[in-house]
Amino acid sequence: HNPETYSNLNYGSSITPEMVVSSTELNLLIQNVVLAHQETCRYRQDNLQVLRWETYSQEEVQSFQQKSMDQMWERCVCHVTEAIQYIVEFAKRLSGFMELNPNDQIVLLKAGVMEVLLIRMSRAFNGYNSTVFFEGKYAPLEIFQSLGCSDLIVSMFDLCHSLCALNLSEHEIAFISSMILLDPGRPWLQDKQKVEVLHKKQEYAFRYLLRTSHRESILSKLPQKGRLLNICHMHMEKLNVFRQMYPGIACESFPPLYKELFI
Ligand code: CLR
Repeated sequence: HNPETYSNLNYGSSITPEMVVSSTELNLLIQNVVLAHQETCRYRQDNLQVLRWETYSQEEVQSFQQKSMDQMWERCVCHVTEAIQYIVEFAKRLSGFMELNPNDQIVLLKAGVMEVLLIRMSRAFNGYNSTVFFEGKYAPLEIFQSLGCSDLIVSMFDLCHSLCALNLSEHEIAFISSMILLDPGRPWLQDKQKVEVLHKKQEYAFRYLLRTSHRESILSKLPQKGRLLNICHMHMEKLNVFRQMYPGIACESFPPLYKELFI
């Protein structure tokens, strides 16, 4: 699974001749993915942009740092879950997703939702001062100190930095997200081929989009699969550490969706 990038989109061979997609179908696909993203992204890009320089004061940062670990976890997990709800809604709106068997829908969501959260996080990230939108203002990574997982947070911020450097458009973010979700390489899929067909169509549409906007160069610069996977593993690991520290109590209060996906 290693240093493959989402740019292995590049391998021309992946488009089989019998899969020639008409330009009408291409445009419908682009419309579908872009609309699905727009309708489910919670914060609009222009709103996030306006608030970019509204950062927490030193005192506010400190008051977050003084919160207890379990309190801060509960709070963050709550926000993360809300964001994930929107991503699930995004998946459901992708054409073909709801026609997959329910098992495969869950497999794809479990594996992909956190990766998409990372991509979406880059929209809410200010690369100039390394802050992320959190509870109404932009927060530096120190704000998350009491979670006790600074290595995870640092990796998330680093990834956002690399993503911000690419200046991704909303269309591009929409496609990167949809291709992450419809990844036929996920283990435990029952009907891998069905996902493969969906993925190839998406890939085709994405490349068409990039060609028309002269943005094909971003393909080789997208983060490697391994880098996203690594952060997802870290998240699971930290969650386990936290569960061991607070057996029972703390995790029970996590939202059901979060537990269903990660516990
Ligand atoms: C991601 C993009 C979504 C909106 C959104 C909501 C919650 C945010 C999340 C974004 C980015 C990451 C975030 C999270 C709340 C807590 C979490 C700031 C902006 C930080 C990194 C703490 C991680 C805690 C885990 C260990 C659970 O559209």
